[in-house]
Amino acid sequence: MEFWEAGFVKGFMRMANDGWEQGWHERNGGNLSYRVKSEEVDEVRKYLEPREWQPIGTSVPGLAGEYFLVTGSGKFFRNVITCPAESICMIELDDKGENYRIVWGMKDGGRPTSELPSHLMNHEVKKNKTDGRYRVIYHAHTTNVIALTFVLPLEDQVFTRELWEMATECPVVFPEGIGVVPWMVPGGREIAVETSRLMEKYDLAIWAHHGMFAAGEDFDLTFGLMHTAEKSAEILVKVLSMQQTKAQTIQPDQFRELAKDFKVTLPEKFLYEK
Ligand code: 2HA
Ligand code: ZN
Repeated sequence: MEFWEAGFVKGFMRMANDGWEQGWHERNGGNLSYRVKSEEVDEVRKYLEPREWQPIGTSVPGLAGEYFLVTGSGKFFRNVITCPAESICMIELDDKGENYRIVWGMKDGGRPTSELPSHLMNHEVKKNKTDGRYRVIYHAHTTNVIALTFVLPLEDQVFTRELWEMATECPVVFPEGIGVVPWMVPGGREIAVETSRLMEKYDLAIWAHHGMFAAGEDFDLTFGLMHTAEKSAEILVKVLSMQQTKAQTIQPDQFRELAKDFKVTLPEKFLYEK
């Protein structure tokens, strides 16, 4: 068996390739991380060769000692499936959650994703909030959501309501809503702090004029969440391209009916009268 034949590595590579095929990962755009289960670390332990410790650039004590599979900085999603050893890596965090070291991958040199602080701070929030169930953080350059950040007010309420309206499944798939981070310089701790603050409330966060972050339990659910929100945004872009106002749409009381039947709680702050 090779390292990339382990089930969790195959799942990671398939998701990266699915995102590439959606058109969300031009050049080196986007990044993906997975918090590896301890039994999965054991499965690949014989391949691990620890390198030098490096600073993460933020502190994530809640993730001390954990292992992550992550895409590489400057690496292309397009190449993950053909060249995993050059495009992705597994990292281990130290016992303070302040440093990481590569234990597998980045064969030709390089570092984990430039968005490592955002990924790890989001993982820390989600691990805490879900008793460790959530394991995947995904950043993609989703075309239609990005387009909407140029025309809609950059408010959680507006993006949540608009995306809910464009596809009936949306309020069921992300009932907590979706958050919006105004434009900020990517790659640093500041945008990581803002994003992880939103991850306290939501599983989806939009980065204005840049892309989206999604969090979830596994590859299917996290990819599905990104896909559902982006598809809804595509419908809205099409509608707004045909005419400026909707002739009809789903109304607040209809959302309340839906919530009852599908047994989800839809916060009233998103069901405002327009
Ligand atoms: O290049 O998407 O946000 C990776 C990115 C940075
Ligand atoms: Zn990006």
